[in-house]
Amino acid sequence: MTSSTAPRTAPWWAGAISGFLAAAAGLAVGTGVSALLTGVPSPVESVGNRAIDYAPPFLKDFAIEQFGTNDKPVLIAGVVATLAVVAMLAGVVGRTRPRTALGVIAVLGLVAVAAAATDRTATASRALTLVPTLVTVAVAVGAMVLLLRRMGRAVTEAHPLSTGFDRRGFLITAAGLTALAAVGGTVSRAVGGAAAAASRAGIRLPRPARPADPVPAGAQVDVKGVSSYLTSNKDFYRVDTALRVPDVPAEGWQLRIHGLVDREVTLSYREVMDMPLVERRVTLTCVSNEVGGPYVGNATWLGVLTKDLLERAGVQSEADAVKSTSADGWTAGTPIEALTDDRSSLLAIGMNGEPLPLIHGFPARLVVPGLYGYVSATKWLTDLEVTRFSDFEAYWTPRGYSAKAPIKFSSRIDVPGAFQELPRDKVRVGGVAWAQTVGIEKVEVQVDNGPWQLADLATEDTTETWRQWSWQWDDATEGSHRLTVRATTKDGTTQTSDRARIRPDGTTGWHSVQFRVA
Ligand SMILES: Nc1nc2c(c(=O)[nH]1)N[C@H]1C(S)=C(S)[C@@H](COP(=O)(O)O)O[C@H]1N2
Ligand SMILES: [Mo]
Repeated sequence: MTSSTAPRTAPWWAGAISGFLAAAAGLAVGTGVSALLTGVPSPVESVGNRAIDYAPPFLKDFAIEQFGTNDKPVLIAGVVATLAVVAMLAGVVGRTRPRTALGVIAVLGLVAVAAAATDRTATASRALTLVPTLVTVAVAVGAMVLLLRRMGRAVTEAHPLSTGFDRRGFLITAAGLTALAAVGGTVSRAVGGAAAAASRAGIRLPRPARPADPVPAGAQVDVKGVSSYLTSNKDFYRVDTALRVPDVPAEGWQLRIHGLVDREVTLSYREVMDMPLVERRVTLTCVSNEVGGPYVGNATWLGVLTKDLLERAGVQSEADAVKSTSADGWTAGTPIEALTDDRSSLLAIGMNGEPLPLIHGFPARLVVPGLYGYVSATKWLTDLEVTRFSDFEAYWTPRGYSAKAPIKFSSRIDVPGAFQELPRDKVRVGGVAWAQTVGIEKVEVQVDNGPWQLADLATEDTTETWRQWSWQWDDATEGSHRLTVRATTKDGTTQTSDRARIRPDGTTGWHSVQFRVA
């Protein structure tokens, strides 16, 4: 028994605060250091990146379905929350077992160091990449030691001279560490990712040598709520594995074309800009798009035909694939025909009249009509290797996705939205349909279990872009109804009602919407 005046064990909240502050100060300083180094991910990003690489496909599908484009912030929040809880528990335990607390912090640190050592997104040297995590561990352990000292120990037979909880000293130390964390946080916010943004701001794109034909009048149907025929950069969907957008200034950027070629070609951004540029409208589609989903967008792209680039390098006859790699190490595998036949496959540097936005691949990316993004649309592109499918696996292949993935043609109802109420005198509906490189021949709609009826097709732009449709229900009846859509391609194939899941090579099925007529 200790008397009431004897030193006592620090309260649990002091332990929790200690663990939290040690982790926060370590991470903030480590993240600040990473922001000052080019091509070095922060410790949390490295852990997140490795988590993405290891995540089983069902988890990735779940994350995309539940959180959509927010899946990355959710992942980061998950990493941070897990760390905070473990660190706080370590602090609580540390009041009586300081060594255990330090051991837990060290193990967390080791996990971060291992993640940084194997982070494929790092473009700096390995040694440099380890610096932020090592700093994080050093600061976190140091902070924990300081706080544990202030918390003291309970007086026991083994520690008869212990001073116990030094409340005043503890609060002062905690305040100091909070300030340190704030400084680290401020530095990371101020300098992170700035180089590419500055580079992009200074670019004036040349006029295309071959501009795209104007969008035909009538490509946009006149039904309020149907997607804009051209998707603005701000509204264009984003899908990628990058927790931090790769910071690639145009000035240092190079594209290397090598492998089964007659001569290697290396291009700078300037050299690409000085080539005769073409402009094409192409509709991109993600394999993760559910039937009726949002991961499809139509933009005007500016760039160089990959056909011309590959011709410069001279493709050898045994090649059947191009492996493209981004600055963050992500890879895609594309059949060589898709990059050399007559379609508008581009090395793109412009999107809707601007340099590529950072999240859409600045300074350069691939755009390939007719193939899902994960097998073709490499953003932050740095390397094209002409090769054979039998000699490599691209990023998503060992994760349960097909090595080859042409876009499955589809159609979507934009209006009515789910459970929308339409006035009885004006039941106008509409949406989009796409069958890149083939073209949409007809779109049909069905109300409840009624007959299929022909929708009006908007004017076709090209077979590489989506096509809008609309339909008016003249003898609409009040009440709740279901509208279903299906498209037929110029090949004469009609969409199947069979539902296929996202994995391994994209969804099928008809889009249906429940709505009301009032
Ligand atoms: N570097 C890199 N490029 C990438 C990806 C990626 O994860 N990393 N994802 C691809 C996928 S799955 C799609 S659907 C398209 C999406 O392009 P967007 O984000 O510009 O719409 O980018 C492709 N390019
Ligand atoms: Mo995708």
